[in-house]
Amino acid sequence: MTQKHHYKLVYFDTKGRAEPIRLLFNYFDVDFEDVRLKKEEDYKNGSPFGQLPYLDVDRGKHVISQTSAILRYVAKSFQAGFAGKTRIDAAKCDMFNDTFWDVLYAYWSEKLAPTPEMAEEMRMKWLQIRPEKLEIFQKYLRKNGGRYMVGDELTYTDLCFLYFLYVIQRGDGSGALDDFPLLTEYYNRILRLPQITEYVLREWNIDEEKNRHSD
Ligand SMILES: N[C@@H](CCC(=O)N[C@@H](CS)C(=O)NCC(=O)O)C(=O)O
Repeated sequence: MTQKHHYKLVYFDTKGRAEPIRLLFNYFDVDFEDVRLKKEEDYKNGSPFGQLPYLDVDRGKHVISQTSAILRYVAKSFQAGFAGKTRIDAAKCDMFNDTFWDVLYAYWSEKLAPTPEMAEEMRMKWLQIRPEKLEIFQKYLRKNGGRYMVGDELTYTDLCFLYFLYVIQRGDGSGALDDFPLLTEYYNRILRLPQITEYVLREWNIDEEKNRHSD
């Protein structure tokens, strides 16, 4: 089947903020141009607000930035209800998604810190924040029945949460979820969704046997 629209996702040559968007395209088996710029390349030109990622739809017809706006646009484009079936579910999807990014920023702050002292400070903060936030996410997951973060079917929020849990384990070791059995079961189950498992195991370097992150 020929695709109705052309998509070009522009980001740096890393997972970062673009990876859940790539995951979403893979989930829906949609072709997209995955442009990965080198740090020294001009990324300002072409982006609505000079930041990455941005998504170009139909060769310049529409250009959208802001990761969450792109995620919701892609989610809604390919499956009704994938950004929440009701208004309240849509708001909950957004609430969790925005929180993932806030928490990820706390994690990334260590890497972005200008001095080793500040990096250490950020690291200490992160190690305190991590279990607190995971506890809250697990509580919400349990309250919703344990299978999905919102509603009774998969949403874009679950794919973002999968990525969030992956980043944490990659950075802090696969034991980062040890005290969170429900999150561990959720992570292993979402990871194996037939629509994404091949992509995830390949691109994220996850050893299927041990379910370890080898990078
Ligand atoms: N809120 C924006 C933040 C985008 C952002 O900070 N992008 C970074 C890369 S991860 C960037 O473009 N940094 C370079 C710059 O701001 O000039 C989003 O979610 O897309």
